[in-house]
Amino acid sequence: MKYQSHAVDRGAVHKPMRLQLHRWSEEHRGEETMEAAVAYLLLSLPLVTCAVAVILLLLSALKPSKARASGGVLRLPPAPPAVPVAGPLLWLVRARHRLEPAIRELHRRHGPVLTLRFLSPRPAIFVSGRGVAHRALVQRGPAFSSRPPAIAPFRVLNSGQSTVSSAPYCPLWRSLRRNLTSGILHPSRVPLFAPARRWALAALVSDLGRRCKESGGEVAVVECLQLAMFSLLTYMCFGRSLHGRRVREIEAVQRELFASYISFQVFAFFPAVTKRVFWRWWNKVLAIRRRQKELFLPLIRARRENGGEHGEDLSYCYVDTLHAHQLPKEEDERALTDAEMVSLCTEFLTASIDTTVTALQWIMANLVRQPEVQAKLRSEIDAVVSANDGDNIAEEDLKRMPYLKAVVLEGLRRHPPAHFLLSHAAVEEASLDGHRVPAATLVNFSVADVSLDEAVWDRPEEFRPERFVNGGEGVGVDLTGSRDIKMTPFGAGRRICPGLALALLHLECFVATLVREFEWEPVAGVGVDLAERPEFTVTMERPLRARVARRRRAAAAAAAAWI
Ligand code: HEM
Ligand SMILES: *[C@@H]1O[C@H](CO)[C@@H](O)[C@H](O)[C@H]1NC(C)=O
Ligand SMILES: CC(=O)N[C@H]1CO[C@H](CO)[C@@H](O)[C@@H]1O
Repeated sequence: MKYQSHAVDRGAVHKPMRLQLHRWSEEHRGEETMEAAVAYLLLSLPLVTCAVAVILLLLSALKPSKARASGGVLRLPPAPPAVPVAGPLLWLVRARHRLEPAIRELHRRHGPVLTLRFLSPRPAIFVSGRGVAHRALVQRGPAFSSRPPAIAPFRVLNSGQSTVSSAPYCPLWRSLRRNLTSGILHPSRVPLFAPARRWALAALVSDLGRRCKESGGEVAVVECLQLAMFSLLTYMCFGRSLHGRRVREIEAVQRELFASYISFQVFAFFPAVTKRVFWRWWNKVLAIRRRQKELFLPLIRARRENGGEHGEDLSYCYVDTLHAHQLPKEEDERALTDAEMVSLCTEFLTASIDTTVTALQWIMANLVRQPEVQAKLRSEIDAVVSANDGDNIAEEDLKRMPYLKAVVLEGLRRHPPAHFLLSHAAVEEASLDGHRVPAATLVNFSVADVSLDEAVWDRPEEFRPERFVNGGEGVGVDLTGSRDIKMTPFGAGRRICPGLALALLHLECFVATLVREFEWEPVAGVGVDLAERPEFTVTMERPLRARVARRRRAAAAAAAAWI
Protein backbone atom coordinates (compact mmCIF):
# COMPACT_ATOMS: atom_id res chain seq x y z
CA MET A 1 0.00 0.00 0.00
CA LYS A 2 1.28 3.49 -0.77
CA TYR A 3 0.74 6.20 1.75
CA GLN A 4 0.93 9.89 1.31
CA SER A 5 4.01 10.70 3.28
CA HIS A 6 5.60 13.87 2.05
CA ALA A 7 4.64 15.63 5.24
CA VAL A 8 7.01 13.45 7.18
CA ASP A 9 9.95 14.89 5.35
CA ARG A 10 8.89 18.45 5.70
CA GLY A 11 11.28 20.70 7.62
CA ALA A 12 11.22 20.40 11.37
CA VAL A 13 10.40 23.96 11.84
CA HIS A 14 7.64 26.19 10.60
CA LYS A 15 8.31 29.29 8.61
CA PRO A 16 8.02 31.88 11.39
CA MET A 17 10.49 29.94 13.52
CA ARG A 18 13.00 29.05 10.88
CA LEU A 19 15.04 32.21 10.95
CA GLN A 20 15.35 32.29 14.70
CA LEU A 21 16.38 28.68 14.90
CA HIS A 22 19.07 29.23 12.34
CA ARG A 23 20.49 32.11 14.32
CA TRP A 24 20.23 30.13 17.49
CA SER A 25 22.20 27.21 16.20
CA GLU A 26 24.91 29.47 14.81
CA GLU A 27 25.29 31.10 18.15
CA HIS A 28 25.24 27.96 20.19
CA ARG A 29 27.20 25.48 18.22
CA GLY A 30 30.20 26.08 20.42
CA GLU A 31 28.20 25.29 23.51
CA GLU A 32 27.50 21.75 22.47
CA THR A 33 30.31 20.80 24.72
CA MET A 34 32.09 17.55 24.21
CA GLU A 35 31.88 16.58 27.80
CA ALA A 36 28.16 16.94 27.81
CA ALA A 37 27.71 14.83 24.75
CA VAL A 38 30.17 12.20 25.89
CA ALA A 39 28.64 11.94 29.32
CA TYR A 40 25.25 11.61 27.83
CA LEU A 41 26.21 9.00 25.31
CA LEU A 42 28.21 6.92 27.74
CA LEU A 43 25.12 6.58 29.82
CA SER A 44 22.66 5.80 27.14
CA LEU A 45 24.59 3.44 24.92
CA PRO A 46 26.37 0.14 24.98
CA LEU A 47 30.15 0.49 24.84
CA VAL A 48 30.98 -0.40 21.25
CA THR A 49 28.44 1.85 19.64
CA CYS A 50 29.46 4.44 22.13
CA ALA A 51 33.06 4.39 20.96
CA VAL A 52 31.89 5.12 17.44
CA ALA A 53 29.85 8.00 18.70
CA VAL A 54 32.75 9.43 20.67
CA ILE A 55 34.90 9.45 17.55
CA LEU A 56 32.17 11.25 15.68
CA LEU A 57 31.91 13.79 18.42
CA LEU A 58 35.66 14.32 18.47
CA LEU A 59 35.61 14.98 14.75
CA SER A 60 32.81 17.42 15.13
CA ALA A 61 34.62 19.21 17.93
CA LEU A 62 37.44 20.01 15.49
CA LYS A 63 35.11 22.25 13.57
CA PRO A 64 35.90 25.86 14.46
CA SER A 65 33.27 27.18 16.83
CA LYS A 66 32.15 30.73 16.42
CA ALA A 67 32.86 33.17 19.17
CA ARG A 68 29.72 33.97 21.05
CA ALA A 69 28.23 37.38 20.58
CA SER A 70 28.01 39.15 23.89
CA GLY A 71 25.54 41.78 22.83
CA GLY A 72 22.95 41.71 25.61
CA VAL A 73 23.44 42.53 29.24
CA LEU A 74 21.55 39.49 30.44
CA ARG A 75 23.19 36.12 30.89
CA LEU A 76 21.92 32.60 30.80
CA PRO A 77 20.57 31.35 34.13
CA PRO A 78 23.18 30.03 36.56
CA ALA A 79 24.65 26.64 35.75
CA PRO A 80 26.11 24.26 38.29
CA PRO A 81 29.88 24.72 38.09
CA ALA A 82 31.37 23.31 34.91
CA VAL A 83 33.35 20.22 35.81
CA PRO A 84 35.47 18.01 33.61
CA VAL A 85 33.90 14.92 32.06
CA ALA A 86 34.06 12.90 35.26
CA GLY A 87 31.96 15.39 37.18
CA PRO A 88 28.70 15.23 35.29
CA LEU A 89 29.28 11.57 34.61
CA LEU A 90 29.45 10.65 38.25
CA TRP A 91 26.61 12.93 39.00
CA LEU A 92 24.52 11.32 36.30
CA VAL A 93 25.40 7.75 37.20
CA ARG A 94 24.29 8.42 40.72
CA ALA A 95 21.30 10.40 39.66
CA ARG A 96 20.21 8.46 36.64
CA HIS A 97 17.29 6.76 38.27
CA ARG A 98 16.63 9.62 40.56
CA LEU A 99 17.09 12.55 38.26
CA GLU A 100 14.20 14.47 39.69
CA PRO A 101 15.45 14.70 43.30
CA ALA A 102 18.92 15.51 41.97
CA ILE A 103 17.57 18.43 39.97
CA ARG A 104 15.51 19.55 42.95
CA GLU A 105 18.73 19.67 44.95
CA LEU A 106 20.39 21.80 42.25
CA HIS A 107 17.44 24.19 42.37
CA ARG A 108 17.82 24.43 46.14
CA ARG A 109 21.45 25.40 45.72
CA HIS A 110 21.30 27.59 42.62
CA GLY A 111 17.76 29.01 42.50
CA PRO A 112 14.51 28.41 40.63
CA VAL A 113 15.96 28.98 37.14
CA LEU A 114 18.97 26.91 36.05
CA THR A 115 20.93 26.08 32.94
CA LEU A 116 21.92 22.44 32.62
CA ARG A 117 24.39 21.53 29.94
CA PHE A 118 24.91 17.84 30.34
CA LEU A 119 21.48 16.26 30.10
CA SER A 120 21.00 16.99 26.43
CA PRO A 121 23.35 17.96 23.63
CA ARG A 122 22.25 21.57 23.91
CA PRO A 123 21.98 23.55 27.11
CA ALA A 124 18.47 23.42 28.57
CA ILE A 125 16.83 25.70 31.08
CA PHE A 126 15.16 24.16 34.12
CA VAL A 127 12.47 26.07 35.98
CA SER A 128 10.88 25.08 39.26
CA GLY A 129 8.48 26.75 41.67
CA ARG A 130 5.00 28.22 41.85
CA GLY A 131 6.05 31.83 41.55
CA VAL A 132 8.32 31.56 38.57
CA ALA A 133 5.93 29.18 36.76
CA HIS A 134 3.14 31.73 37.14
CA ARG A 135 5.38 34.57 35.96
CA ALA A 136 6.56 32.66 32.91
CA LEU A 137 3.42 30.83 31.82
CA VAL A 138 0.61 33.16 32.84
CA GLN A 139 1.84 36.72 33.37
CA ARG A 140 4.10 36.72 30.33
CA GLY A 141 1.34 35.46 28.07
CA PRO A 142 2.79 33.78 25.00
CA ALA A 143 6.46 34.54 25.71
CA PHE A 144 7.31 30.95 26.74
CA SER A 145 4.56 29.20 24.78
CA SER A 146 6.55 27.73 21.97
CA ARG A 147 8.11 24.30 21.64
CA PRO A 148 11.77 23.63 20.85
CA PRO A 149 12.79 21.81 17.64
CA ALA A 150 11.89 18.13 17.96
CA ILE A 151 14.50 15.44 17.51
CA ALA A 152 14.38 13.32 14.36
CA PRO A 153 12.27 10.37 15.59
CA PHE A 154 9.58 12.66 16.88
CA ARG A 155 9.58 14.61 13.64
CA VAL A 156 8.76 11.38 11.84
CA LEU A 157 5.98 10.60 14.29
CA ASN A 158 4.50 14.08 14.46
CA SER A 159 4.82 14.86 10.73
CA GLY A 160 7.39 17.60 11.16
CA GLN A 161 5.87 19.09 14.33
CA SER A 162 2.39 19.34 12.83
CA THR A 163 0.47 18.38 15.96
CA VAL A 164 -1.06 20.47 18.72
CA SER A 165 1.46 19.47 21.36
CA SER A 166 4.60 19.67 19.22
CA ALA A 167 3.98 22.67 16.93
CA PRO A 168 5.87 25.84 17.80
CA TYR A 169 3.78 28.89 18.67
CA CYS A 170 2.50 29.73 15.18
CA PRO A 171 -0.69 29.91 13.10
CA LEU A 172 -0.60 26.15 12.44
CA TRP A 173 -0.66 25.43 16.19
CA ARG A 174 -3.45 27.92 16.76
CA SER A 175 -5.56 26.41 14.02
CA LEU A 176 -5.06 22.79 15.13
CA ARG A 177 -5.63 23.59 18.77
CA ARG A 178 -8.72 25.67 18.08
CA ASN A 179 -10.27 22.87 16.05
CA LEU A 180 -9.54 20.25 18.68
CA THR A 181 -10.98 22.45 21.38
CA SER A 182 -14.09 23.66 19.60
CA GLY A 183 -14.66 20.40 17.75
CA ILE A 184 -14.25 17.85 20.54
CA LEU A 185 -13.36 19.23 23.93
CA HIS A 186 -15.79 22.14 24.22
CA PRO A 187 -18.59 21.58 26.80
CA SER A 188 -21.18 21.72 23.99
CA ARG A 189 -19.55 18.70 22.32
CA VAL A 190 -19.03 16.58 25.39
CA PRO A 191 -22.61 15.16 25.50
CA LEU A 192 -22.16 13.78 21.96
CA PHE A 193 -19.74 11.22 23.37
CA ALA A 194 -21.98 9.99 26.20
CA PRO A 195 -22.78 6.76 24.30
CA ALA A 196 -19.05 5.99 24.07
CA ARG A 197 -18.63 6.56 27.80
CA ARG A 198 -21.59 4.35 28.68
CA TRP A 199 -20.27 1.59 26.46
CA ALA A 200 -16.74 1.77 27.87
CA LEU A 201 -17.95 1.83 31.47
CA ALA A 202 -20.31 -1.11 30.99
CA ALA A 203 -17.48 -3.03 29.36
CA LEU A 204 -15.12 -2.14 32.23
CA VAL A 205 -17.61 -3.38 34.83
CA SER A 206 -18.13 -6.67 33.06
CA ASP A 207 -14.39 -7.12 32.45
CA LEU A 208 -13.56 -6.49 36.11
CA GLY A 209 -16.42 -8.73 37.22
CA ARG A 210 -15.18 -11.54 35.03
CA ARG A 211 -11.56 -11.17 36.11
CA CYS A 212 -12.38 -11.17 39.78
CA LYS A 213 -14.49 -14.29 39.39
CA GLU A 214 -11.65 -16.03 37.59
CA SER A 215 -9.02 -15.06 40.11
CA GLY A 216 -10.93 -15.33 43.35
CA GLY A 217 -11.27 -11.56 43.67
CA GLU A 218 -7.70 -10.40 43.18
CA VAL A 219 -7.15 -8.26 40.08
CA ALA A 220 -4.37 -6.34 38.35
CA VAL A 221 -6.40 -3.16 38.17
CA VAL A 222 -4.40 -1.12 35.70
CA GLU A 223 -4.83 -3.60 32.85
CA CYS A 224 -8.61 -3.24 33.05
CA LEU A 225 -8.43 0.54 33.28
CA GLN A 226 -6.09 0.75 30.32
CA LEU A 227 -8.22 -1.40 28.07
CA ALA A 228 -11.36 0.56 28.96
CA MET A 229 -9.69 3.93 28.42
CA PHE A 230 -8.23 2.83 25.09
CA SER A 231 -11.68 1.63 24.04
CA LEU A 232 -13.27 4.94 24.99
CA LEU A 233 -10.72 7.21 23.37
CA THR A 234 -10.41 5.19 20.15
CA TYR A 235 -14.23 5.32 19.95
CA MET A 236 -14.12 9.12 20.28
CA CYS A 237 -11.27 9.37 17.79
CA PHE A 238 -12.53 7.07 15.02
CA GLY A 239 -16.27 7.21 15.71
CA ARG A 240 -16.85 3.52 16.16
CA SER A 241 -16.45 0.93 18.89
CA LEU A 242 -13.53 -1.28 17.95
CA HIS A 243 -13.23 -4.96 18.73
CA GLY A 244 -11.09 -5.88 21.70
CA ARG A 245 -8.45 -7.33 19.39
CA ARG A 246 -8.11 -4.10 17.40
CA VAL A 247 -7.97 -2.05 20.59
CA ARG A 248 -5.18 -4.28 21.89
CA GLU A 249 -3.23 -3.83 18.64
CA ILE A 250 -3.43 -0.06 19.00
CA GLU A 251 -2.48 -0.36 22.65
CA ALA A 252 0.55 -2.46 21.70
CA VAL A 253 1.95 0.07 19.24
CA GLN A 254 1.44 2.90 21.74
CA ARG A 255 3.31 0.89 24.44
CA GLU A 256 6.14 0.25 22.02
CA LEU A 257 6.35 3.95 21.36
CA PHE A 258 6.60 4.83 25.06
CA ALA A 259 9.18 2.09 25.61
CA SER A 260 11.36 3.54 22.84
CA TYR A 261 11.42 7.13 24.09
CA ILE A 262 14.76 6.74 25.86
CA SER A 263 16.60 5.23 22.91
CA PHE A 264 15.18 8.01 20.70
CA GLN A 265 17.35 10.50 22.58
CA VAL A 266 20.47 9.33 20.77
CA PHE A 267 19.16 10.96 17.58
CA ALA A 268 19.47 14.32 19.24
CA PHE A 269 23.13 14.02 18.24
CA PHE A 270 24.00 14.47 14.56
CA PRO A 271 20.92 12.72 13.22
CA ALA A 272 22.37 12.28 9.74
CA VAL A 273 25.13 10.16 11.25
CA THR A 274 23.37 8.50 14.16
CA LYS A 275 20.58 7.32 11.87
CA ARG A 276 23.21 5.22 10.07
CA VAL A 277 25.17 4.11 13.10
CA PHE A 278 22.12 3.20 15.11
CA TRP A 279 20.14 1.95 12.16
CA ARG A 280 18.37 -0.68 14.22
CA TRP A 281 16.88 1.94 16.48
CA TRP A 282 16.08 4.12 13.53
CA ASN A 283 14.32 1.22 11.84
CA LYS A 284 12.30 0.83 15.01
CA VAL A 285 11.09 4.40 14.64
CA LEU A 286 10.06 3.73 11.06
CA ALA A 287 8.39 0.46 12.03
CA ILE A 288 6.30 2.15 14.70
CA ARG A 289 5.26 4.79 12.21
CA ARG A 290 4.39 2.16 9.60
CA ARG A 291 2.32 0.22 12.11
CA GLN A 292 0.42 3.36 13.13
CA LYS A 293 -0.44 3.97 9.50
CA GLU A 294 -1.54 0.38 9.01
CA LEU A 295 -3.85 0.61 11.99
CA PHE A 296 -5.18 4.14 11.67
CA LEU A 297 -5.45 4.85 7.95
CA PRO A 298 -8.16 2.25 7.23
CA LEU A 299 -10.21 3.70 10.09
CA ILE A 300 -9.63 7.26 8.89
CA ARG A 301 -10.59 6.35 5.33
CA ALA A 302 -13.62 4.31 6.31
CA ARG A 303 -14.93 7.27 8.24
CA ARG A 304 -14.40 9.60 5.27
CA GLU A 305 -16.21 7.22 2.94
CA ASN A 306 -19.05 5.96 5.09
CA GLY A 307 -19.48 8.53 7.85
CA GLY A 308 -21.36 7.11 10.82
CA GLU A 309 -23.48 4.60 8.98
CA HIS A 310 -23.55 1.67 11.40
CA GLY A 311 -26.04 1.68 14.25
CA GLU A 312 -23.51 2.01 17.02
CA ASP A 313 -21.25 4.53 15.27
CA LEU A 314 -21.04 7.98 16.78
CA SER A 315 -22.59 10.72 14.69
CA TYR A 316 -19.44 12.74 15.20
CA CYS A 317 -15.79 12.06 16.07
CA TYR A 318 -12.27 13.56 16.05
CA VAL A 319 -11.48 12.17 12.60
CA ASP A 320 -14.52 14.05 11.21
CA THR A 321 -13.02 17.33 12.42
CA LEU A 322 -9.71 16.42 10.78
CA HIS A 323 -11.38 15.67 7.45
CA ALA A 324 -13.15 19.04 7.59
CA HIS A 325 -10.10 20.97 8.71
CA GLN A 326 -8.62 23.65 6.54
CA LEU A 327 -5.16 24.87 7.48
CA PRO A 328 -4.50 28.62 7.82
CA LYS A 329 -3.26 30.73 4.93
CA GLU A 330 0.37 30.42 6.11
CA GLU A 331 -0.04 26.74 5.19
CA ASP A 332 -1.80 27.53 1.89
CA GLU A 333 -5.29 26.76 3.23
CA ARG A 334 -4.87 23.14 2.29
CA ALA A 335 -6.49 20.09 3.87
CA LEU A 336 -4.59 17.82 6.23
CA THR A 337 -2.63 15.00 4.61
CA ASP A 338 -3.18 11.37 5.59
CA ALA A 339 0.19 11.36 7.31
CA GLU A 340 -0.72 14.40 9.38
CA MET A 341 -4.03 12.83 10.35
CA VAL A 342 -2.22 9.72 11.58
CA SER A 343 0.02 11.95 13.70
CA LEU A 344 -2.93 13.86 15.09
CA CYS A 345 -4.78 10.65 15.97
CA THR A 346 -1.65 9.32 17.67
CA GLU A 347 -1.42 12.52 19.64
CA PHE A 348 -5.09 12.38 20.61
CA LEU A 349 -4.61 8.90 22.07
CA THR A 350 -1.18 9.55 23.60
CA ALA A 351 -2.22 12.74 25.35
CA SER A 352 -5.46 11.44 26.79
CA ILE A 353 -5.11 7.78 27.73
CA ASP A 354 -1.96 7.28 29.76
CA THR A 355 -2.45 10.50 31.71
CA THR A 356 -6.01 9.64 32.70
CA VAL A 357 -5.26 5.99 33.49
CA THR A 358 -2.33 7.05 35.66
CA ALA A 359 -4.50 9.49 37.60
CA LEU A 360 -7.22 6.88 37.94
CA GLN A 361 -4.84 4.24 39.23
CA TRP A 362 -3.49 6.60 41.90
CA ILE A 363 -6.99 7.54 43.00
CA MET A 364 -8.10 3.91 43.28
CA ALA A 365 -4.89 3.05 45.15
CA ASN A 366 -5.71 5.66 47.76
CA LEU A 367 -9.31 4.48 48.03
CA VAL A 368 -8.02 0.96 48.66
CA ARG A 369 -5.65 2.25 51.32
CA GLN A 370 -8.26 4.41 53.03
CA PRO A 371 -11.51 2.48 53.47
CA GLU A 372 -13.13 5.39 55.30
CA VAL A 373 -12.67 7.66 52.27
CA GLN A 374 -14.05 4.93 50.02
CA ALA A 375 -17.08 4.40 52.29
CA LYS A 376 -17.80 8.12 52.46
CA LEU A 377 -17.64 8.39 48.69
CA ARG A 378 -19.86 5.35 48.23
CA SER A 379 -22.54 6.72 50.51
CA GLU A 380 -22.54 9.99 48.57
CA ILE A 381 -22.99 8.09 45.30
CA ASP A 382 -25.69 5.82 46.73
CA ALA A 383 -27.58 8.84 48.03
CA VAL A 384 -27.64 10.43 44.58
CA VAL A 385 -28.13 7.35 42.39
CA SER A 386 -30.59 4.81 43.73
CA ALA A 387 -29.92 1.12 43.29
CA ASN A 388 -32.75 0.69 40.79
CA ASP A 389 -31.56 3.51 38.55
CA GLY A 390 -30.00 0.92 36.30
CA ASP A 391 -26.36 0.42 35.46
CA ASN A 392 -25.46 3.91 34.46
CA ILE A 393 -24.88 6.97 36.53
CA ALA A 394 -26.45 9.86 34.64
CA GLU A 395 -23.79 12.44 33.92
CA GLU A 396 -25.91 15.28 35.33
CA ASP A 397 -25.93 13.40 38.63
CA LEU A 398 -22.18 13.80 38.92
CA LYS A 399 -22.77 17.49 39.56
CA ARG A 400 -24.46 16.56 42.82
CA MET A 401 -21.40 14.70 44.11
CA PRO A 402 -19.03 17.24 45.68
CA TYR A 403 -17.05 14.59 47.54
CA LEU A 404 -16.41 12.72 44.29
CA LYS A 405 -15.01 15.92 42.83
CA ALA A 406 -12.85 16.35 45.93
CA VAL A 407 -11.47 12.80 45.63
CA VAL A 408 -10.53 13.40 41.99
CA LEU A 409 -8.87 16.74 42.75
CA GLU A 410 -7.00 15.29 45.70
CA GLY A 411 -5.72 12.51 43.43
CA LEU A 412 -4.46 15.04 40.87
CA ARG A 413 -2.90 17.17 43.60
CA ARG A 414 -1.13 14.41 45.48
CA HIS A 415 -0.14 12.39 42.39
CA PRO A 416 0.00 14.63 39.32
CA PRO A 417 0.54 12.29 36.35
CA ALA A 418 2.99 14.74 34.77
CA HIS A 419 5.87 15.96 36.94
CA PHE A 420 7.10 18.15 34.07
CA LEU A 421 5.24 20.00 31.40
CA LEU A 422 6.02 19.12 27.80
CA SER A 423 9.15 21.02 26.86
CA HIS A 424 8.49 24.71 26.36
CA ALA A 425 10.55 27.29 24.49
CA ALA A 426 10.63 31.06 24.27
CA VAL A 427 8.90 32.42 21.15
CA GLU A 428 11.76 34.87 20.78
CA GLU A 429 14.68 35.66 23.06
CA ALA A 430 13.20 36.62 26.42
CA SER A 431 14.17 37.36 29.97
CA LEU A 432 13.00 35.46 33.02
CA ASP A 433 13.75 36.71 36.52
CA GLY A 434 16.71 38.63 35.14
CA HIS A 435 18.15 35.77 33.10
CA ARG A 436 18.43 35.45 29.37
CA VAL A 437 16.37 32.72 27.71
CA PRO A 438 17.37 32.33 24.06
CA ALA A 439 14.70 31.51 21.49
CA ALA A 440 14.05 27.81 20.85
CA THR A 441 16.07 26.65 23.86
CA LEU A 442 14.33 23.85 25.72
CA VAL A 443 12.69 25.10 28.91
CA ASN A 444 11.77 22.32 31.31
CA PHE A 445 9.10 23.28 33.88
CA SER A 446 9.08 21.05 36.90
CA VAL A 447 5.62 21.25 38.45
CA ALA A 448 5.17 18.32 40.84
CA ASP A 449 6.45 20.25 43.86
CA VAL A 450 3.84 22.95 43.45
CA SER A 451 1.05 20.89 44.94
CA LEU A 452 3.18 19.72 47.87
CA ASP A 453 3.98 23.25 49.03
CA GLU A 454 3.38 23.62 52.75
CA ALA A 455 2.71 27.31 52.34
CA VAL A 456 -0.51 26.38 50.52
CA TRP A 457 -1.42 22.87 51.63
CA ASP A 458 -1.85 21.58 55.14
CA ARG A 459 0.16 18.34 55.62
CA PRO A 460 0.54 18.03 51.85
CA GLU A 461 1.80 14.42 51.87
CA GLU A 462 -1.55 13.13 53.12
CA PHE A 463 -4.33 12.05 50.78
CA ARG A 464 -7.25 13.97 52.27
CA PRO A 465 -10.13 14.92 49.93
CA GLU A 466 -11.69 16.91 52.81
CA ARG A 467 -9.34 19.78 51.96
CA PHE A 468 -11.51 20.43 48.88
CA VAL A 469 -14.86 20.67 50.75
CA ASN A 470 -16.35 22.74 53.58
CA GLY A 471 -13.86 25.53 54.02
CA GLY A 472 -10.76 23.42 53.38
CA GLU A 473 -7.68 25.12 51.93
CA GLY A 474 -8.40 23.71 48.47
CA VAL A 475 -11.97 24.95 48.09
CA GLY A 476 -12.42 26.82 44.83
CA VAL A 477 -8.91 26.00 43.62
CA ASP A 478 -8.35 27.29 40.10
CA LEU A 479 -6.86 24.48 38.03
CA THR A 480 -5.93 26.86 35.24
CA GLY A 481 -3.69 28.78 37.64
CA SER A 482 -4.66 32.09 36.09
CA ARG A 483 -4.71 34.00 39.40
CA ASP A 484 -2.22 31.94 41.34
CA ILE A 485 -0.76 28.48 40.86
CA LYS A 486 -1.61 26.14 43.76
CA MET A 487 -1.61 22.88 41.86
CA THR A 488 -0.99 22.51 38.17
CA PRO A 489 -1.66 18.99 36.89
CA PHE A 490 -2.59 20.38 33.47
CA GLY A 491 -0.04 23.17 33.10
CA ALA A 492 -1.02 26.83 32.79
CA GLY A 493 -1.16 29.60 30.22
CA ARG A 494 -1.50 29.27 26.46
CA ARG A 495 -0.28 25.68 26.39
CA ILE A 496 -2.51 24.47 29.21
CA CYS A 497 -3.93 21.01 28.56
CA PRO A 498 -6.99 21.54 26.36
CA GLY A 499 -8.38 18.21 27.61
CA LEU A 500 -8.72 19.42 31.22
CA ALA A 501 -12.53 19.33 31.41
CA LEU A 502 -12.81 16.05 29.52
CA ALA A 503 -10.18 14.46 31.77
CA LEU A 504 -12.07 15.53 34.90
CA LEU A 505 -15.31 14.13 33.48
CA HIS A 506 -13.66 10.83 32.63
CA LEU A 507 -12.10 10.57 36.07
CA GLU A 508 -15.42 11.31 37.78
CA CYS A 509 -17.37 8.81 35.65
CA PHE A 510 -14.83 6.05 36.13
CA VAL A 511 -14.27 6.54 39.87
CA ALA A 512 -18.01 6.79 40.56
CA THR A 513 -18.76 3.64 38.59
CA LEU A 514 -15.90 1.63 40.10
CA VAL A 515 -16.93 2.56 43.64
CA ARG A 516 -20.63 2.06 43.05
CA GLU A 517 -20.23 -1.35 41.48
CA PHE A 518 -17.40 -2.88 43.54
CA GLU A 519 -15.96 -3.02 47.04
CA TRP A 520 -12.18 -2.45 46.98
CA GLU A 521 -9.77 -3.91 49.52
CA PRO A 522 -6.03 -4.41 49.75
CA VAL A 523 -4.68 -7.86 48.95
CA ALA A 524 -3.73 -9.44 52.27
CA GLY A 525 0.02 -9.40 52.82
CA VAL A 526 0.64 -7.20 49.77
CA GLY A 527 -1.05 -3.92 50.58
CA VAL A 528 -0.66 -0.81 48.48
CA ASP A 529 2.75 0.67 47.86
CA LEU A 530 2.70 4.33 46.82
CA ALA A 531 6.27 4.35 45.47
CA GLU A 532 6.55 6.25 42.19
CA ARG A 533 8.10 5.30 38.91
CA PRO A 534 8.78 7.79 36.14
CA GLU A 535 7.62 6.54 32.75
CA PHE A 536 5.79 8.62 30.17
CA THR A 537 3.80 9.72 33.22
CA VAL A 538 4.75 9.16 36.85
CA THR A 539 2.95 5.98 37.72
CA MET A 540 3.01 3.33 40.45
CA GLU A 541 6.27 1.43 40.88
CA ARG A 542 4.22 -1.58 41.92
CA PRO A 543 0.99 -1.44 39.93
CA LEU A 544 -2.14 -1.63 42.01
CA ARG A 545 -3.49 -5.07 42.82
CA ALA A 546 -6.68 -5.19 44.83
CA ARG A 547 -9.36 -7.54 46.07
CA VAL A 548 -12.50 -6.57 44.26
CA ALA A 549 -16.02 -7.74 45.09
CA ARG A 550 -19.17 -7.03 43.10
CA ARG A 551 -21.68 -4.99 45.08
CA ARG A 552 -24.73 -4.95 42.82
CA ARG A 553 -26.31 -7.41 40.52
CA ALA A 554 -25.95 -6.12 36.98
CA ALA A 555 -29.38 -5.08 35.72
CA ALA A 556 -28.43 -6.04 32.22
CA ALA A 557 -25.30 -7.50 30.69
CA ALA A 558 -24.84 -4.51 28.42
CA ALA A 559 -21.29 -5.25 27.49
CA ALA A 560 -21.47 -8.41 25.50
CA ALA A 561 -19.36 -7.03 22.67
CA TRP A 562 -16.24 -6.61 24.75
CA ILE A 563 -13.95 -9.40 23.68
C1 HEM B 1 -5.67 13.43 33.76
C2 HEM B 1 -5.49 13.60 32.45
C3 HEM B 1 -4.56 14.59 31.83
C4 HEM B 1 -3.47 15.24 32.36
C5 HEM B 1 -2.89 15.13 33.76
C6 HEM B 1 -2.92 16.08 31.30
C7 HEM B 1 -1.81 16.90 31.45
C8 HEM B 1 -1.26 17.66 30.43
C9 HEM B 1 -0.08 18.47 30.58
C10 HEM B 1 0.74 18.63 31.86
C11 HEM B 1 0.18 19.03 29.38
C12 HEM B 1 1.37 19.94 29.01
C13 HEM B 1 1.06 21.38 29.17
C14 HEM B 1 2.26 22.23 28.80
O1 HEM B 1 3.12 21.80 28.01
O2 HEM B 1 2.36 23.35 29.31
C15 HEM B 1 -0.85 18.60 28.47
C16 HEM B 1 -0.93 18.96 27.13
C17 HEM B 1 -1.90 18.49 26.26
N1 HEM B 1 -2.96 17.65 26.56
FE1 HEM B 1 -3.39 16.87 28.38
N2 HEM B 1 -3.68 15.92 30.17
C18 HEM B 1 -4.68 15.03 30.44
C19 HEM B 1 -5.68 14.61 29.58
C20 HEM B 1 -5.84 15.03 28.28
C21 HEM B 1 -6.94 14.68 27.44
C22 HEM B 1 -8.16 13.83 27.85
C23 HEM B 1 -6.72 15.24 26.22
C24 HEM B 1 -7.65 15.13 25.05
C25 HEM B 1 -7.35 14.93 23.85
C26 HEM B 1 -5.44 15.96 26.31
C27 HEM B 1 -4.82 16.65 25.28
C28 HEM B 1 -3.67 17.43 25.40
C29 HEM B 1 -3.04 18.14 24.30
C30 HEM B 1 -3.51 18.17 22.84
C31 HEM B 1 -1.93 18.83 24.84
C32 HEM B 1 -0.96 19.76 24.10
C33 HEM B 1 -1.42 21.21 24.23
C34 HEM B 1 -0.55 22.22 23.51
O3 HEM B 1 0.65 21.99 23.36
O4 HEM B 1 -1.08 23.26 23.09
N3 HEM B 1 -4.94 15.82 27.58
N4 HEM B 1 -1.73 17.77 29.14
C1 LIG C 1 12.74 17.52 32.26
O1 LIG C 1 13.56 17.13 33.33
C2 LIG C 1 13.33 15.86 33.89
C3 LIG C 1 14.27 15.64 35.03
O2 LIG C 1 14.09 16.60 36.03
C4 LIG C 1 13.46 14.78 32.85
O3 LIG C 1 13.13 13.52 33.40
C5 LIG C 1 12.56 15.09 31.68
O4 LIG C 1 12.76 14.15 30.67
C6 LIG C 1 12.86 16.48 31.16
N1 LIG C 1 11.94 16.80 30.08
C7 LIG C 1 12.35 17.21 28.90
C8 LIG C 1 11.31 17.49 27.89
O5 LIG C 1 13.52 17.35 28.65
C1 LIG D 1 -15.20 22.13 14.45
C2 LIG D 1 -14.40 23.34 14.12
O1 LIG D 1 -14.15 24.18 14.94
N1 LIG D 1 -13.99 23.44 12.89
C3 LIG D 1 -13.22 24.55 12.42
C4 LIG D 1 -11.82 24.13 12.08
O2 LIG D 1 -11.10 25.18 11.50
C5 LIG D 1 -11.68 25.76 10.35
C6 LIG D 1 -10.75 26.82 9.85
O3 LIG D 1 -9.49 26.28 9.60
C7 LIG D 1 -13.05 26.29 10.65
O4 LIG D 1 -13.63 26.80 9.48
C8 LIG D 1 -13.90 25.16 11.21
O5 LIG D 1 -15.15 25.64 11.56
